[in-house]
Amino acid sequence: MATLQSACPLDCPDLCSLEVEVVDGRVKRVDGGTRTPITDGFICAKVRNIADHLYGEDRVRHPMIRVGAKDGTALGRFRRATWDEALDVIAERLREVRDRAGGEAILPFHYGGSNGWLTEGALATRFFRRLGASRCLRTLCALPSGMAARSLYGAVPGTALEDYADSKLIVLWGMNPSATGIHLVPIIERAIEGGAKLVVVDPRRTPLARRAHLHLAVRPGTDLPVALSVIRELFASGRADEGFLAEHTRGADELRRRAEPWTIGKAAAEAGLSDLDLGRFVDLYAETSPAVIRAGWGMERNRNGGSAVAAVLALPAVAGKFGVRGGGYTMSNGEAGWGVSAEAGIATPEPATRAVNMVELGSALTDGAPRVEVLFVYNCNPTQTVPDQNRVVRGLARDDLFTVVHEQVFTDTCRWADVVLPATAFLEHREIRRGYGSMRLYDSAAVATPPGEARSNNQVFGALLEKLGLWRDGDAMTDDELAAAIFSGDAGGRLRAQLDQHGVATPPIERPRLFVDLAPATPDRKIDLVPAALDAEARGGLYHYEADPGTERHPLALISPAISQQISSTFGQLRKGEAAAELAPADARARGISDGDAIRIWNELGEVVCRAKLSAHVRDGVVVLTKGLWRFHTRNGQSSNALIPPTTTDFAGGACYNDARVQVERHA
Ligand SMILES: Nc1nc2c(c(=O)[nH]1)N[C@H]1C(S)=C(S)[C@@H](COP(=O)(O)OP(=O)(O)OC[C@H]3O[C@@H](n4cnc5c(=O)[nH]c(N)nc54)[C@H](O)[C@@H]3O)O[C@H]1N2
Ligand SMILES: Nc1nc2c(c(=O)[nH]1)N[C@H]1C(S)=C(S)[C@@H](COP(=O)(O)OP(=O)(O)OC[C@H]3O[C@@H](n4cnc5c(=O)[nH]c(N)nc54)[C@H](O)[C@@H]3O)O[C@H]1N2
Ligand code: SF4
Ligand SMILES: [Mo]
Repeated sequence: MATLQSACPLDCPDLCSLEVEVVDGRVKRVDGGTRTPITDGFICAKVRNIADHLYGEDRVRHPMIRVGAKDGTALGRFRRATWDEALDVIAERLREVRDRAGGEAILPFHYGGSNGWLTEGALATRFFRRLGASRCLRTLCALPSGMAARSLYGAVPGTALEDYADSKLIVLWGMNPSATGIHLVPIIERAIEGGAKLVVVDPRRTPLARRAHLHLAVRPGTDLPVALSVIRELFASGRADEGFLAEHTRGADELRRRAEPWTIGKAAAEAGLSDLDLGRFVDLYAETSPAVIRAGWGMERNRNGGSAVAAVLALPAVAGKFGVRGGGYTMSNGEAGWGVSAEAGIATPEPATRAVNMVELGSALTDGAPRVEVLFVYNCNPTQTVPDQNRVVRGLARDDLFTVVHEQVFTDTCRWADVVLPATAFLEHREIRRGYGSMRLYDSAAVATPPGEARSNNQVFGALLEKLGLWRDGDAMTDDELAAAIFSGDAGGRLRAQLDQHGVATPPIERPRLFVDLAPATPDRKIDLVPAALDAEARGGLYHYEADPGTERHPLALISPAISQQISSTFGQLRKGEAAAELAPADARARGISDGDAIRIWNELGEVVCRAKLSAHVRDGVVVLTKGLWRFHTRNGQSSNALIPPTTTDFAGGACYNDARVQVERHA
């Protein structure tokens, strides 16, 4: 038995350091390490139990080629193949399609939230660029919020999560760390014990909302007017930090002008809050320091999402909350000044080929031009994670579409594949990843032997680069060579030395305070409160509010937040049992629905049949059906994405997962 060091690259802000007990190449036990301070020796149950995922019955162990009809049924439709045969079939099809129809008839489909720089954006990216394939715009998550943060502040990290210990006011805005970043919870609890106040802005009474001093249960999609009303009130009551605004920001007058229509009364009415509560929030925020806003991703996933995040991130500038430890904001901390990136290993520029927004996969497959003839899915589970599920499935069911899925477990997307390839999981391959909450970077060696014949992304795409003659002299091909390319250069050299010495790398500034340790990374070093490029791109202009899309037929807002047992759809195969949709008791009563009843949730795009759970933690007008469900979790095989429109956020083309409007009834 050996205890080996690793780090968790799953799509979670915490990037835990791990200690892994391995016997004969098999993972026996995983627990938290101490190299990442906020891990503090504990990890979530998902990763403690990862052996169930690695060695479970759903693991894909061998390449498989379709022999039966493409009807969405499971394993019986495939036969086992060798790697050689499977890769030859794929290479042959790619070559034929590229030569006949052009590279853009090939669409790589990958998200890679749970992957680092060796398994996302390495040889696969080089391969598809050289092939001249269509480009996949990775819009499923964090693009609008990232663009908002970068436009206002430049590429700088936010407040370190460790520094929340010093905060006297913590605002969780559209974020539920009890499920999605558990290591922030004890830090918040300790801050509360030390006298800090907690405010939660969320349509649901999340576990931390139950402990909060103030819970603003906004209607989904109304964060923009709420944040603008706070800005307006700060100015109107003389509590805006005019000195800070004059010295360190641009656009304050224009922001004030755009916030002007949103009185507390008007915003509260739009968001379904009381004037009193919203007013209390303004007072708390204005009067408390250090105050920090932990902005989550729940608020970006609607028609107003980009502007909402921008307005929320403008708050600490207007109220003058920077310059102290425990003040400011945290959105993503991915931009911590690492000075290295995956591009160095790819070594091939992005071509200007057709770009397909991931949100629009359904229409790209069913009526896009040029017609998609080959879909290559890796690091992604589109049937369960992409909006307009029924149209996605109609596209995947096309007999003339050739679909390759490289996967760890037999997902619902695999059911539509022509070739399924077995993929390694983290712990079975080397991975380089930096955190987007915790500001640490790891280069983790493989610690376990992959079961069956699983191969890593770089092994697969390395072989395809060779088979299609796209390999060039001097290319970095192995993980070692790719890692060397990533860490070449001065910044990389510093990180490499830290990794070799301590097994973990830290950014140049460990716990950065904006305006003390670093300045905004905008061209003039000022916070840009109304960035021109964002203003030009945003539908209706930046900070323009689009009203609720609810109708009389479909009045309820469906949201699909994350749950603690899964990461998006990952690990869903292990969560047996039927899903339940949560409803506010008043909405249920009005429809004659009792706890445990079968219900039908529907709109013009689809329907979901599942159990009802009445919950006092859901505000009225809202239905909750968690993200990442698998087909077997509902009675009719559809999940929230069957109800979610393929519409996009006001800028950056992001997915609007929390913008579906639905009706609910008892199911006979
Ligand atoms: N266990 C676990 N951890 C995860 C994930 C997971 O699936 N499971 N996913 C990872 C990924 S990919 C991401 S992006 C992050 C996401 O991390 P979070 O942002 O915390 O996750 P969400 O659950 O999407 O949304 C957070 C909250 O926003 C609320 N919300 C929904 N609509 C609105 C709205 O319009 N306004 C406001 N103010 N709140 C709203 C939801 O009720 C929810 O409680 O977590 C990561 N960590
Ligand atoms: N309804 C609804 N849907 C949502 C959301 C929502 O809020 N509501 N949130 C969205 C969010 S925040 C996100 S980030 C997306 C995520 O969307 P996806 O990326 O599609 O979701 P995951 O479940 O993470 O799927 C990743 C898949 O890649 C596989 N994989 C992991 N590592 C590797 C590897 O090294 N190689 C290969 N070949 N495969 C690998 C995993 O086994 C897993 O099946 O989902 C989105 N979907
Ligand atoms: S999923 Fe998050 S909490 Fe769980 S081990 Fe990974 S980084 Fe830590
Ligand atoms: Mo995400």
